[in-house]
Amino acid sequence: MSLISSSLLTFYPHHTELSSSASLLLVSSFSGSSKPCSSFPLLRNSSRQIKPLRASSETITETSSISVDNNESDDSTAFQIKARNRIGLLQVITRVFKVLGLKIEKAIVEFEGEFFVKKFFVTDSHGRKIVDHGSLDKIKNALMEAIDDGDGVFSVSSSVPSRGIVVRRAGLLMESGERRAKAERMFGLMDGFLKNDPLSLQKDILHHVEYTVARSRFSFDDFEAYQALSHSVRDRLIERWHDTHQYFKRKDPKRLYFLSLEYLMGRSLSNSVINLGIKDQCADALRQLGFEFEVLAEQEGDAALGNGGLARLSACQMDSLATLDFPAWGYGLRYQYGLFRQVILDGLQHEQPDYWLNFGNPWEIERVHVSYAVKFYGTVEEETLNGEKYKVWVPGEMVEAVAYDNPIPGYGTRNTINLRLWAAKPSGQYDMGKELRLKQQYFFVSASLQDIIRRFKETHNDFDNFPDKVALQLNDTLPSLAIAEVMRVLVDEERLSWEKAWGIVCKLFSFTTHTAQPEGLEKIPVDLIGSLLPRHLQVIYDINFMFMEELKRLIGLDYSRLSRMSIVEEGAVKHIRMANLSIVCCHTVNGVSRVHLEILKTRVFKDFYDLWPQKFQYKTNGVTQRRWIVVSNPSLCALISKWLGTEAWIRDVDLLMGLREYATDVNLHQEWKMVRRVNKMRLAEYIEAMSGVKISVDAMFDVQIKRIHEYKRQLLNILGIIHRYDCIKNMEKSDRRNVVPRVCIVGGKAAPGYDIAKKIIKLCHAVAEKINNDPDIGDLLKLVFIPDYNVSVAELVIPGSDLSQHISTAGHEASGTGSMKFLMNGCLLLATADGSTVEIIEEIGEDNMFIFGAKVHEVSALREKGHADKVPLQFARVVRMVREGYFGFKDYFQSLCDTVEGDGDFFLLGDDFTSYLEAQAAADRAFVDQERWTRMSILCTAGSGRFSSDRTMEEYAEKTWDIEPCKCPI
Ligand code: NBG
Repeated sequence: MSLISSSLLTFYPHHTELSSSASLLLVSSFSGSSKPCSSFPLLRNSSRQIKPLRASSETITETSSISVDNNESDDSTAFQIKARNRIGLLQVITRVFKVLGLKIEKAIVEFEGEFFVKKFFVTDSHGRKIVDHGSLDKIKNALMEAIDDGDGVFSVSSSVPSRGIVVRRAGLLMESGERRAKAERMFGLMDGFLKNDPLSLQKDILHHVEYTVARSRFSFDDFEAYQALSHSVRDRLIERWHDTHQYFKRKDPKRLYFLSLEYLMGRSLSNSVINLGIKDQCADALRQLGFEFEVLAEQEGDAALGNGGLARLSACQMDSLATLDFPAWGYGLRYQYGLFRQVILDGLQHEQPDYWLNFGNPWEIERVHVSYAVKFYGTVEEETLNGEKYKVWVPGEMVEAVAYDNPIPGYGTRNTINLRLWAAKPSGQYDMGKELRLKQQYFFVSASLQDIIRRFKETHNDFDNFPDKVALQLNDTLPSLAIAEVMRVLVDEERLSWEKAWGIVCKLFSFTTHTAQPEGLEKIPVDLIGSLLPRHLQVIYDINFMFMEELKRLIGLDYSRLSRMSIVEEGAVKHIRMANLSIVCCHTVNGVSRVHLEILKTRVFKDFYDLWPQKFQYKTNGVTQRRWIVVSNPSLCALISKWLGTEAWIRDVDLLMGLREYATDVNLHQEWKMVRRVNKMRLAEYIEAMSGVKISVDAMFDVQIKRIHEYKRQLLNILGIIHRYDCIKNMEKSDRRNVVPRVCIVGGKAAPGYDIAKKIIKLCHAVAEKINNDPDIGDLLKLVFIPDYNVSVAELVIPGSDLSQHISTAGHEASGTGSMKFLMNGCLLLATADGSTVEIIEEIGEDNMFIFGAKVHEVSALREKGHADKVPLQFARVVRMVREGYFGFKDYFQSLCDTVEGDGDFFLLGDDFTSYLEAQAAADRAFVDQERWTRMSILCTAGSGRFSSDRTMEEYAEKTWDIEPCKCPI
């Protein structure tokens, strides 16, 4: 794996053990069951329009009930509990049974809207039914106390479950009489949507201040106001999310399940209110209460459940899937700690844990009743049933996965989809955070597939239909154990023949790779899989055997090629090649840009491409304009809408092209420059507050923010800055007047074990120290490192940038998505023709960008030639300045210099240095002519439509997943 993706996420130190409830059969009907109570919320929705609004709350308790039945099961007592749902209720109930020394043999939990109907089959400590009336009463009383959350009255029915309102089946609602009247009363109590006028919002906010945050409405601070506002927004998200899922359930379209181990969601508040269309109302409501929306939005921490490009792309794609009304679900992991926080001390990166959940997370809903046991270790045994032999995995350990749901609202639609993240249920036996990446992967895969298969089986009983109803997308190879898991479940548990299961699996999965380097491909030691997942290893071996036999038939006994293509890599330590497994089993393999696909076809997966060319496609990445313009650059958003005369571009981004017509309009220029200047001022204030460095907004803000990696060549940038500094120092004073002032801004995290990347950060600080304190230089050049780069920092920096750098060695960046965000915001690009930049050039035109450096097809020849003899003098000079200690830390920087000198210069910094400086000089010249610069800036935004994740998702839907929009009616 590359250093970036292998930087083991410090996430996830969950304490878990196989608790007694791990063996429970927990059934949720929230998301699409045809099980009993399906008509419950539908009725509520349809009656919403006509019924009067909310009644008082005291009758609500009439809906709770406990009943006991000893006839339902031969060997256990059934307790049926119906109550209003609340977080942790299920845990409370199971705890009561446990404390009373009772054992839950089975539990069926159904959930609709705000109500639970739970049936627990319980035995006493001797494993027998509970028949004694006194004991039964005691249990009921204890349950009653635990469940009663303060509403006051609580009705307990006698031993037949007909008392209380026990609505479990659609048919029951059709019955006349008392039961129906009560059901209708419940619907009547909540038959309208929450209102979004400022007064209603204010009431809701204060309600949450008092009852959720538990503060007095006369005394709460910004953070508490943020919490109360978020809960008010969440209530509105939940309404739409219920309706969306009910609608999906009713329509039963083919669904996409997006399986990704990483999501960089950033903050949710602003994005949610914008997508819900209630930002202005919220701002008005808050103003009257004495709060500023922007200030409250700043209270939120980032949800950083991932590393870099892949993870942020997943978040953008979720936004597009919701907005485009696709019936999609995201699955991921709810890591206990997010990506480390980067703290810089003396220019050195230190990693601190990101306790992102410490202050609560209002954007998630804990689904205690959606939980699955995940198995690990153990042995595989053989069983014979009806003369047929079956493999049975006898696990050595089980961990319980609990769902946390995160509603993802679409923009301009009612559709709100779900991102379901799994957490290990805590209990003190061991720490999932210290567990292997493989264990995390399987935990994720197993829980997600149990959930997906359970949902499918609620409405279908034939797996032949599975690929017609389900598309499984693997976001890189990290979730690719899902392939072996589906085979295992279909063959061992569902008892399908291997051939039939294989036929299904081949139609289910698609896979996207996010790396351009063969070294970046994931491999897992066979011994490790064999120990943690013994049955999966057998399945993988069987798949490989089958594949190898077929391959021999197709290509003959070309052993070298056979061994390259094998899923199993032989050697001192045997490995499973997860990419090979994915290619063999997926119907489609996607690259993330056109150049990336070329690299896959000709280098990384050449053998496979030659065999199955039809499997290989590309879908150029995109980013969501909702987050990257509407949320992060509201003034540009307003300006665009004003000039286009519509806000429709927020959903239909190609409309941005309409700006081309005004690219030379002096009035637009005026307004465009004003917006950009205000954004630069905002960024300058942030930089001063964070680093103490004062910067001039007249200078060109030149930005490189992304993960620190040698191939991304932050070092090239810093060496270029040293060169600029050196030139200014050696210039006649009178000539300095002609220098275009620059503020160079660098930000990004280095993987904790990536030494060279950390040295690059240190060098950036050392150079900044020298330049920023040199009185000769003044405002002509400043260098600032922005620490702890994350989504929120990007939202601030990108709108305030004039120039941004995307300067990877050609052939190394699979796509790159940062460039697209800058482009949308009218920031010019200084870039190599790598990844998606090649397609950006086609849209924007090379004249409106600063392109330099070797092209993809030139790189290998340059490497072969070697470079020792032809390094440009300017390059040798700046490297020497570092080597000789001009910026201090002489010894520390030697190994860094070695990476770019002599034959060490794998990433071709020396080769590209001259053209890099030329591109920088061209940028200076363009900046001096502000009219030209502004025209280029407008054309960048105008041409950015193709790089929206809306387009990417539409392409995937049509060409890979075969899914259609399923729009929930308003
Ligand atoms: C990154 C690539 C980028 C690409 C994103 C999204 C990972 C592992 N890979 O070039 O380096 O833009 O994925 O596809 O984050």
